[in-house]
Formats: sequence, structure tokens, C-alpha cells
Amino acid sequence: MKGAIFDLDGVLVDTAKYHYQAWKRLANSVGVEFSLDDNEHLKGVSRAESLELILKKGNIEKSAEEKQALMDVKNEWYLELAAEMNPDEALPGAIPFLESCKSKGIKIALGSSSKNAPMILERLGITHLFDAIVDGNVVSKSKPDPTVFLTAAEKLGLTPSECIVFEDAISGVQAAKTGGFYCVGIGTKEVLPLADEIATTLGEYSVR
Ligand code: B16
Ligand code: MG
Repeated sequence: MKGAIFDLDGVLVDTAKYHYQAWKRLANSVGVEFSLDDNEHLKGVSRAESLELILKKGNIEKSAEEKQALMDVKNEWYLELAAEMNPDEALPGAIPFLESCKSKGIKIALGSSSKNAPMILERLGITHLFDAIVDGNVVSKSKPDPTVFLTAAEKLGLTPSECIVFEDAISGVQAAKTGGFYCVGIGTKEVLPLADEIATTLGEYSVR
């Protein structure tokens, strides 16, 4: 492995629970039920496409302006929940794993769908560890499209076969595999059957 590409939410930091809470509140506010299982299909998916999935589930039509207002309110709720975040909310083993990659000369990139990624990296105090940051502000095609990971590899000056992608989302594992990457799924085999291997956390992966 010459390069390691990390998803953010659910791999490096425990923000997936905040996305879930904010989407559930938003869905319920427009009369749509929203379960943990529904949430699995939103992980890694952009804000706009996540809203489309919720509206589709409820058979709800909204104008472009109404959709923008709903996305804004969801993000406001998400940011309220994430406001108190500090380095303790990095997932187990995540920061030591990034540091050990760095010390071995492995290039490090972020491959996230989130437009809030730069703020979250700052809160965790880990921005300086990244050689490249590709997020929802840079790439408009959302996972499962592989563009986010292909752009990250390109920015590192590496090919997909020289990199490993670490992902917790069904859409993200699909994106990595479509892009030609080896993919470590952070989670369970049941949820992420397409991953090349599974680890519960990055801490668990680093000790192998
Ligand atoms: P935002 P990741 C993704 O981040 C999240 O998994 C997904 O739940 C979220 O909707 C998406 O970012 C967009 O996030 O609303 O902050 O722009 O897992 O690709 O790091
Ligand atoms: Mg994720």
C-alpha cells in the first residue's frame, strides 16, 4: 500500500450518529418514518441525494426552493449536534492509524461526500496529517460513483491499485470497488458484503 484513502463519517469520526439523528428529525418533520436500516442507505450519499431518498420514500414532491430549505435545516440540526465535538470523538484507533501510515511514508487522502469535512478535520486536529483532501465541496458526483476516490488517488499521484480505501458505507464500498481499489469495510460483513475485508475499527485493522 502506497496510499490510504479514508472516508470520514463512520471511519475516522463518529459523526454518522449525528447524520442519522438529523435526518430522522427531518424525515419525521415531513411525515416520513426513518429507521436505522433506512439510514444505512444514506451513509456516504450526498446531502441532496439523501433528501431525494427520504422524499421518495414518503412519495413527497417538493420544489427546488423547498428542497434547499429542508437541506439547510438538516445541516443546521447536524451542526448543532456536532458542535461539541472534540478529538475524543475520533473512532477507536483512527488517529494512531493515520499517524502510523504517516510514519511509514504511506500517503494519506480523505475521500468524503461531506461538505462539512474541513470543519470536522479541524475539530479533530488532524488536518495536517492529510496529503490530499477530496470532499463534497470538490466532487459533485456522490458515492457510489467512484470519482471521489479516483480524484483522491490522482491527487496523491498514485493509481487505484496502489491505494487502499477504508469505508463504512454500502455506497462507499461500491464506489471503491467500481474505481478498482482494494477496500477495507469498517463494520460488518452482513452490511458490507462487497468489501475485500472487514474490520470493526481502524484500531483493529492496524494491529493485524
Ligand atoms: P454533509 P462520508 C457523508 O460523509 C455521510 O456519510 C453522509 O451521511 C452525508 O449525508 C454526506 O457525507 C454529506 O454530508 O451533509 O455534511 O455535506 O461518510 O462520505 O465521509
Ligand atoms: Mg462514511
